[in-house]
Amino acid sequence: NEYESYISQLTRYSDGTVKLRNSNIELMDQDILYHLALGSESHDLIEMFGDVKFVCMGGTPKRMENFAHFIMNEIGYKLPAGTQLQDISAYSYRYSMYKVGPVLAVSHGMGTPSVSILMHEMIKLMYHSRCEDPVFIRIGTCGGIGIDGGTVVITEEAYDAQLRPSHEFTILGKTVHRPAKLDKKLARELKALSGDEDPYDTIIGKTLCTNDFYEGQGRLDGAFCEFSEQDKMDYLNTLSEHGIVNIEMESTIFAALTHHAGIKAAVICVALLNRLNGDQVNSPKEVMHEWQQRPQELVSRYIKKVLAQK
Ligand code: R2B
Ligand code: URA
Repeated sequence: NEYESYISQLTRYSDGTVKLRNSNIELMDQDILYHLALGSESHDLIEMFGDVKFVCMGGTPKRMENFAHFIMNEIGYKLPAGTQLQDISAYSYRYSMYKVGPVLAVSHGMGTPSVSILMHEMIKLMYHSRCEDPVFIRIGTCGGIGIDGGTVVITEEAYDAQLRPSHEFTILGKTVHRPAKLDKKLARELKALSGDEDPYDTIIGKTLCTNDFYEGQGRLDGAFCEFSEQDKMDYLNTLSEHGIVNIEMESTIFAALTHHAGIKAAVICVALLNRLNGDQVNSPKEVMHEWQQRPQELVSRYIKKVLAQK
């Protein structure tokens, strides 16, 4: 449609490389990606990252390191002899980043501010590196609404805590909304890669994004709680009536900034619990570890499929 082709013109050169919607950047002598411990003059970003096709992000450094090792094995990527997988952003002491051929695995921390900072720098990294048509995928965890722990959710649309399908920014003191749109086709493509043989469900549904884990997600077990259990259940049931199947803390910012940049993106989270049954995350560690492999498995199938088409 017209809007999409307008966005595409704004955000893409004809060869598919990422165009920045900020003319200030090209006028600068150098651009320091401070929180990644990288810079456009200090590093040869084209050489380091020019071949990146898949940017996979998740909350914790450890999970993303595990994912990097996992995907290396899955795509049969060999590191240069005598080298080991290294955290490229180690000296930022903020985020971790691992590169496995065309795949980047990056930790994004918890919540909107952390993801927002990372997204600005990752989008600029794509631009400086002249990456062609990169796809961004968030691999996360969430609370389910009416779904069992271990269920994988592919986000169809992300909603803020007031059930608006956008992310609210405050820029120069003014409120700005940007649509929290994800690529519906990519979501369906991912769903199609979930197998009937998988011993768990993979579903597509709407995701609620909040600014807190406790009061912000209607939990009774925070340091404070000034609503009743009935209020909580009414809220969760309202969400469910709106088609919301899970709650997490990054989907709207992730969707809004990728969409604003014209970057194809998806959010895949595994539910750690069913919030209709409780608030505490209390499944055994080993069980939760296995659950967290599930979105990774799906992303791996997708990456292998795309690479096989090349
Ligand atoms: C899911 O898990 C984290 C909170 O425990 C948060 O980053 C999220 O979205
Ligand atoms: N992450 C969240 O944001 N909420 C949950 O309930 C579980 C994981």
